[in-house]
This record gives sequence, C-alpha cells and structure tokens, in this order.
Amino acid sequence: PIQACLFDLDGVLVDTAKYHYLAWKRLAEELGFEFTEQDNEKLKGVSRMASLDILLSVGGLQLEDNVKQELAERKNNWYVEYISRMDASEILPGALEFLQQCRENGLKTALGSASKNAPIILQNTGLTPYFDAIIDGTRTSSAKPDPEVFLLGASELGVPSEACVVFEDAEAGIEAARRAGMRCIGIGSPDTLGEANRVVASLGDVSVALLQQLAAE
Ligand code: B16
Ligand code: MG
Repeated sequence: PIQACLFDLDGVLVDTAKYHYLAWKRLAEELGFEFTEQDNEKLKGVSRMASLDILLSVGGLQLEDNVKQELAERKNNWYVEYISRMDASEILPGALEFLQQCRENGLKTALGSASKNAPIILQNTGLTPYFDAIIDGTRTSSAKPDPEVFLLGASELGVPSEACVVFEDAEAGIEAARRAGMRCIGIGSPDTLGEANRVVASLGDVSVALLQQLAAE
C-alpha cells in the first residue's frame, strides 16, 4: 500500500507561477525585450539559473556569469517581495483538504520543490505543519528531471520508493518521479502530463482510495 505522498509546490499546492512570471517579465523589460506568458511556461519546475538562461535566450542575449548572478538576484528580490504578501487564500483548490486527509489516514507527507523560497511560501500560507519533511532547492544538487529531490524526501520519511506517490504539474517533475521508481499523479492537462500514472485537474479530484487503487496496479 501507499505510505507517503510527495508534493511539488508551485502549480500543485499554490500558484506561485504568476509571481515568478511578474518578476521575470519585469527583468526582461529592463533588459529591453518582451517575455510572454507562453514563454513563461518553459520555466515551470526549472531552477532559477536555468530559468534565467531560457529568458536570456528569448531575448537573444549572452552575458557573463557575474552579470547573470546579479540579474538572478534582482529577479529573486522582486519575487520575494510578491510572495511575502501571500496568505492561505492562495492555496489551490482541494490542496488543504487532501493534506488533512493524508494526516487522518496516517500517510506521511513531504514537499519536493525546486524552489529555494519554498519555506517562506509554506509559512505564509500556513502549510508548514502539514509536512513531515521539507526538501527545497537549497537541499539538492541536481534539478528535476533528476530524481534526487524525491529520493531524499522518501529517505527522510523512511518510506521505500514503491510506497510513494508524487504530485506534479511539470513534465520534468513527472520524469523525476518515474526515475525515482515512484507512482505519479499529474495535476493539469493530459496533453503535457501524459507520462503520469493519472492526470487530474486539481488535488480536489484525489482521494486516499485513489492512491490505494494506484498501488494495486
Ligand atoms: P526559486 P516547484 C519551481 O518550483 C518553479 O516551478 C520554477 O518556476 C522556479 O524557477 C523554481 O521553483 C525555482 O524557484 O527561484 O524560488 O528558487 O514547481 O519545483 O515547486
Ligand atoms: Mg511545479
């Protein structure tokens, strides 16, 4: 049976993609080019520096490493300003209820996020107490699709991979879950998340019964 649930943050528990977008767009404007919402799709689940590289390629710019560090820091300062104003009203539909269900059914929970800012977001939305382990971007050396973040989460929970289910909204995250030997539920559209074991629109469509059904397959 399934013993643990591992959650991605952005796009699964909260919609911070809109704040990442505002900050990246502001940076692109300063650099003199446009960065669209469609361009922003490519940044989902991707680390901060890899996101900057994608943004710069959209603008056709090649910059020195020290300049890139400075730009990433500037973007992050704006982003932190936006997320510092978040509260529980920004938790995505069904997320809190499902985390409570996990608790009531004795399932362990871990966060597996690429974001170095994950702890502030959990704190501001009141989600911190729902997690037995928190793995964020400061604790891993390889980004998704590398399975490191989920393997570390499972090992901190003391649960084997085959008894874990990962919840992800990004293709790279689903690949990471599969490479970790875990079952995976995609949150979003089957068009992009086809590699997941199941795809649902939100955590509101997930139940503990569904998890145990997955485990039997
Ligand atoms: P930061 P997730 C990811 O979060 C975001 O989807 C991605 O857009 C962002 O670049 C990345 O975190 C790093 O975030 O700049 O705050 O360290 O989906 O893995 O929860
Ligand atoms: Mg995500």
